[in-house]
Amino acid sequence: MQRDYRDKKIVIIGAGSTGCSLTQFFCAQGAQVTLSDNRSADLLGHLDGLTQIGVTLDLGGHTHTLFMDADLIVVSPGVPLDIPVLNACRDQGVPVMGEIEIAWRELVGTVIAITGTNGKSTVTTLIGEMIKAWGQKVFVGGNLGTPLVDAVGHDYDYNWYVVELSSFQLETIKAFRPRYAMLLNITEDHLDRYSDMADYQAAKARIVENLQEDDVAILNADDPLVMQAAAETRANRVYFSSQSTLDSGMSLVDNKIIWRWQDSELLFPVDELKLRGQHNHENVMAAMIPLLLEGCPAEVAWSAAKKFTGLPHRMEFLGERNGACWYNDSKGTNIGSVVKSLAGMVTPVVLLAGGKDKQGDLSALVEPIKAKVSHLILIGAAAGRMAEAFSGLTEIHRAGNMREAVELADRLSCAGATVMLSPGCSSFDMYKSFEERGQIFSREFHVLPREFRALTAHGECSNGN
Ligand code: UMA
Ligand code: ADP
Repeated sequence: MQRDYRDKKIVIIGAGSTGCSLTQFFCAQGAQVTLSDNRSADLLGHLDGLTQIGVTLDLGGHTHTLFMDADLIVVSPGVPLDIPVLNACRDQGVPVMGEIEIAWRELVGTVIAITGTNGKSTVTTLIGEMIKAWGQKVFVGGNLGTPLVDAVGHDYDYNWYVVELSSFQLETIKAFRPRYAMLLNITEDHLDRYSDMADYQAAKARIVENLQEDDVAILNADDPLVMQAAAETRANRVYFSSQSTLDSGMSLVDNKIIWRWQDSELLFPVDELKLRGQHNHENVMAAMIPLLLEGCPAEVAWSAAKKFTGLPHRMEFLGERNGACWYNDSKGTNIGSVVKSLAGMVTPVVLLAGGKDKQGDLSALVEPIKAKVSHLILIGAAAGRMAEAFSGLTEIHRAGNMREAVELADRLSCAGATVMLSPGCSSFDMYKSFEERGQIFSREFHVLPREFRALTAHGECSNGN
């Protein structure tokens, strides 16, 4: 399925990790590459060297003439498809594609694609661990961090590609057809990019769009939006559920995962897992399905699941201080994920939230905050809207930066409490990424001064509830 890009004029839009990987890919193919970004050179700062290998840089904006003259435009996922220069390209018939489609056309091997509002990275990484434990060569990446195009053009010759896909990446697929397509859940997210939930759901649904009868759609039977999104798929459907016992598929019943397939039944006790919380048990169920269908011995897959301790920035335990347990859940970037994270927490919870506002409905957090949160400390651009939405439910505080937020949390938390950063927002108003936000939270926790420790140790437990 490889394409000949030799001497083709390719404009790549976005000089982040996707754009830089695409640049390398197309240069290696002998194309004439232009890398365009609306940020200026001094803000980007890592592009020296590209001009020496013949790449044209178009920085501080997108030059229309360069785009109109191109054979192909390739967009990074964070670039909205309706910006003026892309609209003009479509009007002029200049083809516009995304990185996933470009990469997928080159891959030989079995592709497992994972999407959903929450749990993607956990499931993607876990599937990768299971395949490695099975002794096979696997690429693990996509929205998780390593662009899929990095898997192409090297000598590794993978048997498997496990690819996390965001709705942004799915927007630009054309023929993309994985062997396994997974839809974990659909709850509100990214409403700053989509006009409404239906628009967001439609982007997620594209993961099953090109599947054929011999492909497999792995679906969350408990999620009505997932079921609706996959209603028309031609693929075989395999379900997982934590709410009911399925005759066929994966179910969570009485602390056991039950796999029923054809005439066999296997049981896996979830107490053996290090991953905690029902949502993580759903993640494990989903991850096991392609492995078992492909003939991986159940004990190999389960043993990898048992060893898996989770990813940094997802309910990552940082330590205990004055009897309060601190967690970094910086990847809790939408309201649904904060609800799940709070569900598993010991009360009272001091919750640090806020960040770049995705304009979502905050009401799903009202009951959990009432029930569990003693103090809500808000940072970032969404702080005002959150303060208004949660007014009267708990004690609300504002902090100007992470240090202030952490010091405040330390003063307000008592022995037996949980302190958790689970922002419910993306990080881009104050940080480069959720990783940077989580690292700064962790650093501020670890450098908390001794005086605060003494103050809290002798002070009253301040509990707003
Ligand atoms: N840009 C323009 N013009 C525009 C808009 C943006 O030039 O109109 C430029 C920006 O100035 C910036 C560049 O585009 O320099 C950034 O491109 P990008 O946002 O696509 O970022 P990448 O570094 O390529 O990272 C992307 C994903 N980012 C987004 O989808 C926002 C990464 O997911 C992913 O890991 C990476 O590709 C590899 O596949 C991050 C993410 O936040 C983790 N994803 C969202 C999420 O998980 O919720 C979807
Ligand atoms: P994603 O890659 O989709 O953002 P992650 O695996 O990184 O998902 O998890 C991010 C956050 O989402 C976690 O901290 C947790 O609070 C929540 N989460 C994880 N799995 C699920 C799930 N299956 N359902 C709902 N929320 C989840």
